[in-house]
Amino acid sequence: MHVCSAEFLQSANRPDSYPPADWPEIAFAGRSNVGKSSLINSLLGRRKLVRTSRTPGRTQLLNFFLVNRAFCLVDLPGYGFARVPAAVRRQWGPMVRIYLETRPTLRGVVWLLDCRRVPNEEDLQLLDWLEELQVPTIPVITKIDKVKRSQRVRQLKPILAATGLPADAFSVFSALSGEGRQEVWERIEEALGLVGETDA
Ligand SMILES: Nc1nc2c(ncn2[C@@H]2O[C@H](COP(=O)(O)OP(=O)(O)O)[C@@H](O)[C@H]2O)c(=O)[nH]1
Ligand SMILES: [Mg+2]
Repeated sequence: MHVCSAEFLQSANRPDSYPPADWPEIAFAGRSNVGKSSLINSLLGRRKLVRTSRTPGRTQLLNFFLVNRAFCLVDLPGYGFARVPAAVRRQWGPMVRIYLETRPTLRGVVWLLDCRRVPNEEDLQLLDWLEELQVPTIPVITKIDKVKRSQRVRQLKPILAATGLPADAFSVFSALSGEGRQEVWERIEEALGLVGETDA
């Protein structure tokens, strides 16, 4: 994917504040700190377009980005942030669920898991929703640079066991080395229906 332009469109918490449904869309979901913003920044080749700040307040909304004036990427609010007040945490489920249910242009969700964590209840809840709503899902294991190559298979076993997904369902990614970037782009292009229309 050649990224010519990437612009922040707007933040939203409800359908009436989403941008117009004019472009096919891919959303990114996962727990706070899993590396969502880092993945989006790496894909777009923009270091700071999506804030990688750990400050929770900024990340509690859906953030829409328009790429190449052709499709949207959406940074969904992260879950599981211990320092987020309970009232905010309770909003997460409805905010994400309503988005998944109602967004007519949604073509897929990139679902991120940290290579060093066993998926928890919230992770699996999200996977359940994606399966129930039949949203094409692109599972990505992040921060793979934190694990030695020789340890990868062993490290990823608990993730496969918890999710019930086969190893080849996952792409592995590192924002540090860029490993997996191309593969994730290819899966996004396929979900967007852009295969064959863009250069690699
Ligand atoms: N080593 C390593 N650190 C990462 C990677 N991706 C993200 N991080 C770090 O993990 C923290 C959270 O990343 P961020 O992208 O803000 O996560 P988000 O909360 O899911 O958006 C930051 O300190 C990042 O620098 C990665 O692939 N490798
Ligand atoms: Mg973030």
